[in-house]
Amino acid sequence: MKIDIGPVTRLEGHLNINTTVENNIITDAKSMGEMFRGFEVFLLGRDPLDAQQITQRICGVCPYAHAIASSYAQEAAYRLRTPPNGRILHNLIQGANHLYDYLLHFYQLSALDFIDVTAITGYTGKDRDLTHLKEWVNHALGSGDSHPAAPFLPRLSGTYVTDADINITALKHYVESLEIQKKANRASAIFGGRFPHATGIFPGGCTRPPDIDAISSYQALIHEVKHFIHHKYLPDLLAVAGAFPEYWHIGQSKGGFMSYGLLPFGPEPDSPRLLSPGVLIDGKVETVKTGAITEDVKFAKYSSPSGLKVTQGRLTPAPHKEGAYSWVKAPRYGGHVLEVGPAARILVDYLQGGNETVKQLVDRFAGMADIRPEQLNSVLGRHLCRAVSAVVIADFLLDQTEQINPSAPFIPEIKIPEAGEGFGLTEASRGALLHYIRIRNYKIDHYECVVPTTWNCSPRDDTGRPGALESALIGTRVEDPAQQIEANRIVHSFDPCLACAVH
Ligand code: NFE
Repeated sequence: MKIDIGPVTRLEGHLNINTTVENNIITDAKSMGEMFRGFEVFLLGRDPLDAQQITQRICGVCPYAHAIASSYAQEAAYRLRTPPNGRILHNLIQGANHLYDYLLHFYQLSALDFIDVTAITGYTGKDRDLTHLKEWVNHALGSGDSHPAAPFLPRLSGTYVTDADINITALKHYVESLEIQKKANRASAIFGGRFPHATGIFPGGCTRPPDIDAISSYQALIHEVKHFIHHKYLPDLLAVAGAFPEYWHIGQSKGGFMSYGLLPFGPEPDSPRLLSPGVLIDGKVETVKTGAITEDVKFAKYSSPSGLKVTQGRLTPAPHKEGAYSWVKAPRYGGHVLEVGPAARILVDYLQGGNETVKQLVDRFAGMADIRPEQLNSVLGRHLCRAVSAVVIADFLLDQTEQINPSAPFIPEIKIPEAGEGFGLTEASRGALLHYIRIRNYKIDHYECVVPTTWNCSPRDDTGRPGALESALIGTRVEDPAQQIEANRIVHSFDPCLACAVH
């Protein structure tokens, strides 16, 4: 039986998932990106310094990650010497955006897969937010309208958390988290400019001086976000995990993992990062080699050649190409299928003995769940790894604010060369993000983005192997083949952004 479960909601962009279900088991899955965009085409011929502005428009959720990847790529192409303050400001902007994004993903995009929003109808307290929510849901349940109370209802059939306290507490935090997300974005905006598309980010630094007022405002906001992470986000996540322990084993991808490493300690291109980079294939972590990345298009809607390296990338749309089922390309690493994102980021760091707090948290939570760290590529593992990332990022950002020298330079003089090229590698919230720029005659001659959701939601490659999300869906048992709440939970655990994936 073939069933489309798309358009999948509570994610960014246009994703359809085509499943084949036999005896309640998903025996095949196709991840279909349903939109063409073409940023790499219209960047050609532009001033290179436009790139970190234009590529932010790829996405309204992770724009800063694109600006930072583009800035790193340009720093390499211009051979810029980035001042320490410049790198710190990049980190402060990008890191706060991660915190915003993890909260958005957990509460608004995923929590209601598990939390029973109808539990609010039994609420008898006096909290204003919850009373409002109760009226909203009560009205919706009685209205008979098929889309009565978005974003809360309708919902898929399945089992939800039964404990009223867990449900009500998480719903309260669902509402509160919106204010906290705003604070994280305000923190980024202090140095980068207003969310979502910051005008202040440049190669090597930012346009806003890091004076004492700006630093202390940033610190105050991040302290509030950190408090929410420790006292609300982590406990809510663990409560969900306690109610659905089977999801430590559901939704496991069947390839390797890659992280480019997140948040450099210093200004140099090869500075160690808060979370270390690496590729994990067959149990071994290796150094990332950008030359090993290729993009297949046999099943993607492009007529340009398949299997090209990043430096050769081409993009000729072919909407009616036979056999093609997605606008997302299929990136591979030396031919390997890779999962990127929070689980990859944490696992690659953990297995290299990187961050001490990561090690402690992973050991603690893996012990509680009775899983091996290698099993973090599950629905709950991905959620947990976002929370672990949030904990270490918040501390790192506060520490970085102490490293700023307010009287030192915060942006270098930028001189665009006649010719040059550079890679920019960072971790967006959703995973490994690469930008490549080549400059000829002072203009952009070639620009390529290989984006987290392009890896995770990739279609088959030329040899027919499914992408990470497709492989995570195949083999899953679904109670109700028409609705497939289990598949939706798997998709959401990857936090796909199709706007980014097709760029
Ligand atoms: Ni549009 Fe993005 C992130 C990037 S995902 S959200 O995080 O890059 O592919």
